[in-house]
Amino acid sequence: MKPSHIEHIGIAVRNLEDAIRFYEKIFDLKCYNIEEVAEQKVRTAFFRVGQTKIELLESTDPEGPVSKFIEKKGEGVHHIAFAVKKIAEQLKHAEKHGITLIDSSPRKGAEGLDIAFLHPKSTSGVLIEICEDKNI
Ligand code: CMX
Repeated sequence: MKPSHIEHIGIAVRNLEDAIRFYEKIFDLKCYNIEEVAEQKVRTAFFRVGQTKIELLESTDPEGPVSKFIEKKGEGVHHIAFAVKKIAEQLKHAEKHGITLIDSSPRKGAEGLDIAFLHPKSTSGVLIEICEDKNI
């Protein structure tokens, strides 16, 4: 699969409002969207940086993936999302090459994008998300 660009970088934070203030004050970026993704047990905040975005992630549930991540590793970079075309085909391609999929088929993520995650155990320790690139 060949990504067109990094769609976003996900950063796990304990407090969304504090982290938003940091990016707005220090980098003069504007948070353009705050959205709860109930299925993922997170509240997200987005900033545009060129063609890429920063996605801040605050857990809404102690059993959610972001809560467990922060408990284990602390706040920090949580995942990298690549924009790809034909996401369902890309998942099949990854699986054929022995990559463990978290999502065997695409599902809806923040901002209405079709997304899927690859397991960090198969990707040198980085949680990778692929997103359908609607601009191609
Ligand atoms: N990056 C790298 N490694 C990670 C990780 C991450 N973000 N999250 C978990 N891991 C590692 C853990 O450190 C652990 O490694 P060890 O076995 O060496 O200790 C291993 O993966 C298993 O972690 P765990 O805490 O036991 O958690 P689970 O197995 O229950 O879940 C994972 C791990 C990746 C499958 C789960 O977090 C997941 O499904 N993530 C995808 C969904 C997600 O993160 N959603 C939030 C964002 C939503 C959005 O952007 O909209």
